[in-house]
Amino acid sequence: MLETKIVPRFNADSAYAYIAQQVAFGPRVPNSVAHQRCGDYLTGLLRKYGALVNEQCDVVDAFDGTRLNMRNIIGSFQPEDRKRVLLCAHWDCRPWADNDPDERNHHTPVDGANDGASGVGVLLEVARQIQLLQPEIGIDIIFFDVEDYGVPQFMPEIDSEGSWCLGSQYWARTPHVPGYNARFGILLDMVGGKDATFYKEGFSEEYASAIIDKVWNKAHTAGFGKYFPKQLGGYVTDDHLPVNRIARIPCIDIIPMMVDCKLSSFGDTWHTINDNMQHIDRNTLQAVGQTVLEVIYNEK
Ligand code: AHN
Ligand code: ZN
Repeated sequence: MLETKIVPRFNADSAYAYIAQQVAFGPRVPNSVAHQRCGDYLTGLLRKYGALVNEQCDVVDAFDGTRLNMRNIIGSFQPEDRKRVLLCAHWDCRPWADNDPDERNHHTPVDGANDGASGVGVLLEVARQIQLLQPEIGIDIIFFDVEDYGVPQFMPEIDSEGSWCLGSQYWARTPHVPGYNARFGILLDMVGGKDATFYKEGFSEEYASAIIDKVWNKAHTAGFGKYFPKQLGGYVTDDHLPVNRIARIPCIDIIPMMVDCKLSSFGDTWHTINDNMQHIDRNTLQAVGQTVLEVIYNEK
């Protein structure tokens, strides 16, 4: 017999507030005070919601030799449970708005309301819901650092391969628990833009097609089909790649692919100074957050 599971209702206002609080620290660029303060805020909230928090602090080298103080933040719920699902997002900000139409902004850091803070805000609301009602599986929430320090567009002579996703590369080589495993992972990246469309990302379909189907089916049943077209989109280098290729955990990326945007297929605010709170839409947060809850509360 098919069981009906109780799935909590995702509160998009709560997620929105978590995004606004991150943005209020200022751009969370590695080595900045805002980065340090926001990291403390994130660990504090995960602990408040009952997670066992692990931090991975180390120095990693950027493409240009800059030494970056990396801080991956991992919150584990029911850490003794062997049945686990991994939820992740990056929390750092890009130091350069190098896709801005105005060249004078290319060296300005982004607010990262969507690019970074949105995924983290959704997962903080998931953490709050987990404290109110535990799912039947253990959950690990990972906030990856140093995702967005990839080679800027104004340095086209440098090979950008490998310059992105330094925090997730580090975690995948050295997980917070030796031999760590999970059934699957879900990465959230830029999940707060207005009218976002989350096509099926290419690597996710290659490495984790069953998870793509599970998530897209839940989104449609929950009434969010217009955000989740059941069609293949492009391939994106993102934090799910080290999780799939190095940690060997099937992991999908929920990331927008916008057909009509002029400045970027990720949306017109991507890596511009307009990636701010004004362009965060609660309806998109609701669609993604509720879909994640539908998935994790139906695992047993
Ligand atoms: C590349 O542009 C190669 N990947 C996009 C990954 C990313 C940047 N996600 C957020 N910011
Ligand atoms: Zn970015």
